[in-house]
Amino acid sequence: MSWIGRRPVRIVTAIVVSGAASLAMATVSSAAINSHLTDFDGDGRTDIAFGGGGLISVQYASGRTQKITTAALGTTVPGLGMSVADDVNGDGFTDLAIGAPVDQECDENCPPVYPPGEAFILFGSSGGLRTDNAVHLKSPYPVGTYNGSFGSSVAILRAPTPVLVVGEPLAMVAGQEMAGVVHLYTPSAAGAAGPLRTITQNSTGVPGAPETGDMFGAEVVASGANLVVSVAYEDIGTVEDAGMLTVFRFSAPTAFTAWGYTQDTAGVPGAVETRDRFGGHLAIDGNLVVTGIPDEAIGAAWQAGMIQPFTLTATGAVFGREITQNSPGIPDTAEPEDLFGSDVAILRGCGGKPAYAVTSSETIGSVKYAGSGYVIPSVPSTACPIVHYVAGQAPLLGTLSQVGNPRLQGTVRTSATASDTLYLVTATSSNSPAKYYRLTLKSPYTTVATRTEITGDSFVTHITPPAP
Ligand SMILES: [Ca+2]
Ligand SMILES: [Ca+2]
Ligand SMILES: [Ca+2]
Ligand SMILES: [Ca+2]
Repeated sequence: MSWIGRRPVRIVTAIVVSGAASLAMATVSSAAINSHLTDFDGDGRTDIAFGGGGLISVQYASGRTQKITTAALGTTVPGLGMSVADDVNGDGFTDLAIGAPVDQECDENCPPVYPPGEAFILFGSSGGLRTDNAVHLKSPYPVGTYNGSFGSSVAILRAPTPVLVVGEPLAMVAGQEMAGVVHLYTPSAAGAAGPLRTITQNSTGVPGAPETGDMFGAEVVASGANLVVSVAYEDIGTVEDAGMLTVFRFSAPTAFTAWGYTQDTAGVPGAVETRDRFGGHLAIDGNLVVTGIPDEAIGAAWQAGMIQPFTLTATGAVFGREITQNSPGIPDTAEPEDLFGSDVAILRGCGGKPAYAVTSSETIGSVKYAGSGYVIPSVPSTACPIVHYVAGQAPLLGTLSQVGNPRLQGTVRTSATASDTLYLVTATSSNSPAKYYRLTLKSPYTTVATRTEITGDSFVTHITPPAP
């Protein structure tokens, strides 16, 4: 996407991170990995929520499957999008928050007025997720504005009290189109009355300023009292779409301290460059965050991509070493349009230490943008190796057939201490109807545990990540 005619903007406030000059991957490996399980029916066993195809499919450990549709929620939005799970009402059953943005792009048969995007909270129970008492949230802005993007991102703050965060990245702020906002809601029926607070780059204490096309809030992740908001289209000085991210630490449901980080901030590796879109993709677990920056140029290789881990602290964030395809031990090399970091996840890997799951759009042989995947342990070893996944090659095998494989679906936590399960999707050789393999991989992620054929557009699905 591009925004023609954007205004030059002021330099974003740089936050100095002291003592961050010699950060190694070991710095972030000490980050806590949370032990929460996603357990909607409270039977002590992990349940999995898959998103995609316009609905959420919940697979309970008991063997039951539940399809959550827009009809079940009494809404007319076209489909259900990203979701996040946590126990927001403290009753011991994991609850599910779902965003349902409305795509406002159309070429013909465009409706006169778009319906606004929505968001929902479904509460867990002994019978699983309930749809009859779901909290139903809408943008506080008038219909006909940019509120179709409401629900593009969702996150749950747990401290000091549970708060649902809903991103509306195309919202107008102070006359600036697509500047973006995030709304904070009480995650109970009371939230339906409206947000506790709306945060923008115009809010006191928030670094930066609202400008056209910033898309503040396109991605949000939260853990404990910390919220991380992407501003991937932030201009830094005259450098267009260099990107920044904002770290919030909440002291009350509507009170926070915020820090802004760009690649010009002291302690942050790399350099601010045009269209890096730093901070664009986010994953969180405990106090560990990783951002995928697929548009980062590595030397002369434009859009080669990188990932950047960092650890949240009481005073902002401490950045570790960046990881690219040119980093020591990482298979392959950084080349134009690799888009390494196009999707990221954090998993508890070998020995309880974090690992990063990463996908790219790597060209494989003569197949342009075929894609590849990685598991990169924070502390690689012989027992916990870096693994590179390429369709047609071990351990994935299968067929290298078309654009987009393998794709990252997410990770599932099945125990408070065991390594997480990684879910990838690769294309099969059947293109009509589209068919894919859903692959599960378990620590040390060097072999495929199960391979299930799925049909349709499910390859774009995600798995609700473990509650951070
Ligand atoms: Ca369960
Ligand atoms: Ca609950
Ligand atoms: Ca801005
Ligand atoms: Ca490459």
